[in-house]
Amino acid sequence: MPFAVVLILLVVGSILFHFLSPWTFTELASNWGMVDLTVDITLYVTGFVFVVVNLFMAYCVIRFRHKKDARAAYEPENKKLEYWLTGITAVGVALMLTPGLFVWAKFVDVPEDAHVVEAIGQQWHWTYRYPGVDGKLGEVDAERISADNPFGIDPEDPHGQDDVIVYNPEAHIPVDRPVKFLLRSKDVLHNFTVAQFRVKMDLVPGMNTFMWLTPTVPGRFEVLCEELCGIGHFAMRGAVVVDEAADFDRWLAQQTTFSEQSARAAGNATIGAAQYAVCAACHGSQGEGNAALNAPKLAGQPAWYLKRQVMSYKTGLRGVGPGDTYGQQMVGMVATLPDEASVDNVVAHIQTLPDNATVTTIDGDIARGQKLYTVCAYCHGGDGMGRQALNAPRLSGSSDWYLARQLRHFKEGVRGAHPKDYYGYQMGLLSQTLQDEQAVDDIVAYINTL
Ligand code: HEC
Ligand code: HEC
Ligand SMILES: [Cu+2]
Repeated sequence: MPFAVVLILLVVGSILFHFLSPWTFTELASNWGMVDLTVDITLYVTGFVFVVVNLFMAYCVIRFRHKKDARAAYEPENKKLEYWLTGITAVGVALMLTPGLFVWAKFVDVPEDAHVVEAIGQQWHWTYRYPGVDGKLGEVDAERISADNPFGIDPEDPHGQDDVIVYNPEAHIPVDRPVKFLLRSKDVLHNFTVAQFRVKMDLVPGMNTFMWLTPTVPGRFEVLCEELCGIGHFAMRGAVVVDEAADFDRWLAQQTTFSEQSARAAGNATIGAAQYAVCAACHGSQGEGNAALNAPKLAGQPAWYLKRQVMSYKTGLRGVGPGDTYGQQMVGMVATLPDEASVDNVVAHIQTLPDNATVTTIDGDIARGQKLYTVCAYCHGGDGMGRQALNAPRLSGSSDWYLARQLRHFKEGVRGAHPKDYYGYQMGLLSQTLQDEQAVDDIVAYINTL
């Protein structure tokens, strides 16, 4: 009897949960209402079977419960019942599968007028490429991928010169226009998903996959990687911003083309030296850092990272978290660098500064720190030298008090708080692997030994 009650409660509870729970579909923002319908049909068919089977079981438990002297009748065959059950099951299965065939037929039939956006997945972020005015994407080759040509575009191919490259996890698309996402992975399997669009697709290394949709609602939608094995896919966040046509055109015009990027002048260290005078007041004339002023060592940190941080301060992505008083100081300081070229110059100057050893200020359990560091090594490298392809800066040889403070700030959401600070946000998710205060000191003590 208690078992029957549990079954009935299970059914009633599941139905209540379905209607009352706050976990429902996100609002649909594309043409793919068909997908929702298909999911609903499947849910109703399986839900109906779930309710009927469980209630029938409860009924049997009550109706045929143990009674003294009662004997069960043996009835192994019942043709009529079997016809019924086979028929009903066939109808149920067909109801679940047929709509999917129609959806798939539409999914593989990309509208002629769809414009193309290439989304590229790599450990652990997204980047995008748009065809330029010629409407064609240039040839790419994995062998050409390098720090200066992260998309592997063929410099000889004229179609590639005007390709618009977005080295950043945020894409824009215009509303109400069909878009075909071409999907390419640089390393492992990824999966490009925007929940509100309902369609998603795997990125397979060595293959080009695609999906299409027509966005119907302007707004900013989060991109997830739904390939969940491996250490970092969950932290591969990005966004697709659906714009009105005019806003989209304006945004696209502001982006860099491949030829513009190739032609960009390298930073000038001599000009940068003059600009660095301001920075030296806090970071030291050799970029060695100054603990009393809370300013970290900059010497030895790679140019791409320094530049991204300075640009993040300039564009309001860093130094804006709740209570980030140290970051706020930097926000004021980067105002002395008026444009991107001046940032390149000052960064070029920092590259010329000697990478002197820092003073150790933090003690901790090095053995425990080493164990904790295994996760970090995936992105920052086993030697802590950082890995540009993964956007992860150098940690070894840095001011240790600064590393510890950054880790605490990541954990508390002081750094990585801005919704567009994708790399800070990613590190914020990873900092949660350090579960207590002591772990921060232990891991920094280990980094000091690298
Ligand atoms: C008033 C003192 C001060 C001045 C002047 C200053 N900074 Fe900073 N800087 C800081 C502080 C404090 C931090 C640490 C922020 C934090 O803890 O989040 C910092 C952080 C940075 C970082 C981030 C380092 C990292 O590893 O993430 C960079 C890059 C940087 N500064 C570059 C510069 C440059 C370039 C200039 C000159 C234009 C400059 N700073 C001028 C105080 C200063
Ligand atoms: C999935 C890749 C990934 C993993 C794993 C990872 N990090 Fe990071 N980490 C990053 C990225 C990306 C940044 C740069 C954030 C930014 O641009 O603001 C970063 C930044 C940092 C910084 C700031 C450095 C500076 O100069 O400001 C510290 C400290 C840090 N990570 C420590 C760690 C530690 C310790 C671990 C292991 C618990 C770890 N990271 C694991 C990707 C990762
Ligand atoms: Cu992924």
